[in-house]
Amino acid sequence: MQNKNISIIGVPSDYGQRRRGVDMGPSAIRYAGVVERLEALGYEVVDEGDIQVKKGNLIVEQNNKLLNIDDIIKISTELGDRVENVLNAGRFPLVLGGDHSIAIGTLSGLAKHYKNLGVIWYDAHADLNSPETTPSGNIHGMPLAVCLGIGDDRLTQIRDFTPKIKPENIIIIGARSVDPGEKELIKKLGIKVYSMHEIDRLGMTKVMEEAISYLIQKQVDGVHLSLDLDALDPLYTPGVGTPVPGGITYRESHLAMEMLEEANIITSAEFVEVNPILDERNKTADTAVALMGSLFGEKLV
Ligand code: Z70
Ligand code: MN
Ligand code: MN
Ligand code: MN
Repeated sequence: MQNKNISIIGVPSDYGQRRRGVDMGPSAIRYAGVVERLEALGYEVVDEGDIQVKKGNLIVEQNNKLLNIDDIIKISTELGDRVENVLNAGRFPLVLGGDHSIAIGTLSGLAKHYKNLGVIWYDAHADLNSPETTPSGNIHGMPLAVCLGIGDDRLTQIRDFTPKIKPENIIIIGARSVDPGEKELIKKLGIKVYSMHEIDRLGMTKVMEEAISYLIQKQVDGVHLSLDLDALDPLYTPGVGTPVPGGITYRESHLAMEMLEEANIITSAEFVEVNPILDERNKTADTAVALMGSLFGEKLV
């Protein structure tokens, strides 16, 4: 990574879904040694701590199509401000979740700075639902759609501009649980997806080579990595709210991170959906930190 100055922002939010505990993700990732790991690689790391998330405010009612929207707006807006400040200080934003709804906030900060931002969405899911298509009402299934300007105005207009990203600048990697409405949107907008099928057929090396040259071809001015730990097989990351079998392996994920590092294109990252309550001895947070090691240039020999 060219930028040697990293600012860590924790976002202890579990408002985007219904399984409690993912609000402890930032703590679990810190406990797994994120700061020490990156410092050992020669980075100057500032842990800015967590943004304030009010606890005990949860709505869990069944028929709500935008669960906890008010809290999510508040958290996203604050996170967006914080991420923009980090960029304006010339630093690399590393955001720790929290469930994936926090990406709405991260992107709302990044997109003020980068006018042609690329996004790599490493996830078992497409997170392209809207109130019309959501099977759950959980906003962590919507952040990518929201950033494209699709969904409730209160979400798409966070920090007073929309859309945050262009459909042709997005690459989804690892998808294997995609809802019917999401599939339609992928077709309609022509979003580039490397599902588990393509990863199996092409191999991770080819997938990452293609993904990297695709984004370079789009002349992006920055690339954000939004990494949902459920992209990996639950064997390696059991501590996630929505484990889906048949996922990306530990080794393939390291390879993907190493190739992103070699290509030197990543300008921000977030690691989300670590739920220590569902985990096995902090395995998922350990995996997250190990992947950060590769993303930031750790070498095997
Ligand atoms: C489903 C929904 C989702 C993450 C699960 C699941 C979405 N498509 N996202 N875990 N990170 O409810 O919208
Ligand atoms: Mn700026
Ligand atoms: Mn996700
Ligand atoms: Mn997911």
